Amino acid sequence: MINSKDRAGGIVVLTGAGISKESGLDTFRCSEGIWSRVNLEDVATPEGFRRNPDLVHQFYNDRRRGLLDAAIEPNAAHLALARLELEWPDEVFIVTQNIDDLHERAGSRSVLHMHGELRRIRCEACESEFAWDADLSVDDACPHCKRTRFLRPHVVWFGEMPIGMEQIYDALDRCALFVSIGTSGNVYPAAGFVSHVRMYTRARTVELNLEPSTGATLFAEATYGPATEVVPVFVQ
Ligand code: BJW
Repeated sequence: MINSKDRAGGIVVLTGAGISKESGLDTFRCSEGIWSRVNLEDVATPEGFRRNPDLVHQFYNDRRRGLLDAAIEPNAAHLALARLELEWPDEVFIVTQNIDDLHERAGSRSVLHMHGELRRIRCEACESEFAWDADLSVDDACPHCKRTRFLRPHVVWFGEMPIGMEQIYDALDRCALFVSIGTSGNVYPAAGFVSHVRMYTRARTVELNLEPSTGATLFAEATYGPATEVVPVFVQ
């Protein structure tokens, strides 16, 4: 449970694919997860995009259409975090590895998408960024510089620098509570946040996940179960 001491300095909540699983979106590394169906080197690296942009566009177009399906909604875990922010505005900072927008749809405002956003694209030629809900193809022209073949999903692939790292480490350095929700702890730098917090702060560190993550022993506290059950109980 969160207590009033946790507010001093702020609360950083790291979320991963597990928080959106019960909304109907797939995780990556579970037995029937995304990486069991596609080769990550093909669809989630800059080299894969250069080799076969059509395949990468198809992968993200399918996921974008899936996210925009009317059946996909924020779940009780997203809603609980939004309520927490309403109760303690300015204290709650969600750093999500997810490219979905379910935190925003739940009402959270202080959200940083460190691995990008599915409903945005950017141009590698002029670096402009755009909201984009349609399918994307190599033939689409950049709305700003009008060049074709330079538009790409606004996501962070392996080998690329995640977004907002300075802001994230600044928040981690000041926080009084670090909560990690629904992430397997396999992908850096996010997987290293708990060690960073332990090394540089006296913050409480809490893992909420379906099962122990790769870095589970690094957390001082943990509760295991579906996010829709454990998150509302933790933040109430
Ligand atoms: C539930 C649940 C329920 C299920 N309720 N829970 C060697 C050592 C160290 C690092 C490296 C290394 N070699 C290369 C690296 C760096 C590399 C990396 O980490 N590789 C590892 C695989 C080893 N990282 C990078 O390249 C990153 N960039 C980088 O490091 O830049 C340099 C840098 C240096 C210094 C400082 C800063 C930066 C970029 C990583 C980009 C990741 N991109 C992806 C895909 C793009 C977006 C997309 O298509 O969606 O992001 S990969 C994929 O994994 C996606 C996710 O955001 C990310 C994390 O996955 P997540 O969220 O943890 O999902 P799962 O499926 O793994 O886990 C789900 C969890 O939920 C499980 O635990 C379940 O149990 C649980 N769960 N149902 C609660 N109902």
